[in-house]
Amino acid sequence: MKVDKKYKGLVTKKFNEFYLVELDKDESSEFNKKFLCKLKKSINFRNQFVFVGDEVIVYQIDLQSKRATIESLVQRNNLLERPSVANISNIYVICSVEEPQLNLSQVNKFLISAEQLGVEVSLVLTKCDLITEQKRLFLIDKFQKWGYQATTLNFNNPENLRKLLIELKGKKCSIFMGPSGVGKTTLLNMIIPGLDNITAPVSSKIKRGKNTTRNIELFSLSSKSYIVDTPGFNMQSFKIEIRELSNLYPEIYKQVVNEGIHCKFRNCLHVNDQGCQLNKNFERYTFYKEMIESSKSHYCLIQGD
Ligand SMILES: Nc1nc2c(ncn2[C@@H]2O[C@H](COP(=O)(O)OP(=O)(O)O)[C@@H](O)[C@H]2O)c(=O)[nH]1
Ligand SMILES: [Mg+2]
Ligand SMILES: [Zn+2]
Repeated sequence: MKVDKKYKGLVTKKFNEFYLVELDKDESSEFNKKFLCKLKKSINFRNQFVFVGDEVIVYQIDLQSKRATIESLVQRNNLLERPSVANISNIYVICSVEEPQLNLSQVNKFLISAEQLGVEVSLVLTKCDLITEQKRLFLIDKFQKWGYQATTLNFNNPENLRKLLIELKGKKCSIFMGPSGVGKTTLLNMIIPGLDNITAPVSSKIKRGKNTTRNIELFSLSSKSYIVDTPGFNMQSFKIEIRELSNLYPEIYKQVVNEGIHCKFRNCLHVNDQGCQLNKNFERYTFYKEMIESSKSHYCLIQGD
């Protein structure tokens, strides 16, 4: 039985030339929501590919076989490159406080890499069962000064996890990012019961976990809320325009936006510039300055792991 109508849907999984599309719940409440789709043959998506997270218009809907065809792509808000996921609303940078040990330079790189997408960025610290309460409070205070309200998780205390889950259910599409071995898969398994992805014990020799997660898939947390399950990609090296860098540090852009500081020159890099008004008394300023000073021409290169 074919339905002679078009519907909007969300690509929740992609494999070879197939796309799993979940139809918009408001529009299509009368039938089962997931359809296996292919792209319309004649369509030229202006050389754009369709990715997990993309909104699409489907037609030729067959209720029996649960098949349909993707007719067109709805304009996307953003596209993350690695992993390729469209329309992310929130990035959660996940780092462990121990095993592997917290590395501030690495946390900094993950945060600015996340900030590049221009969405809301949050920080989660895992394995807080391995540190003292005093150390945990110290870290919360440190990252508060970096501009982030860190969520701290503890294996033995589900309270903060419960709060995080409520928060995630209010976000459109969240993704976890962070080094391997920090507990991203463990967290997803706790958030999505029945998911049961394989977690990898941290190798005792190198104190780093192995990547064991495989496909990219969106999981529904509530009617309009999703979370991305990804293979824990390592961070790639990336380039940032030096003029962009100050927009990726809350300590800097808040001074500009909230406090309205005015440096003498509009394109001030806030390093040795004449008439610079930036208050440089914050912990990450050294990271910022190093990036600017080590940059060749107009770009700074951030080395991956
Ligand atoms: N002590 C402790 N270990 C954890 C916690 N969360 C995860 N782990 C362990 O860390 C290891 C790596 O976890 P995994 O989820 O595979 O990390 P991923 O690489 O980020 O996906 C596993 O052995 C987990 O059991 C935690 O809160 N406390
Ligand atoms: Mg994993
Ligand atoms: Zn300045």
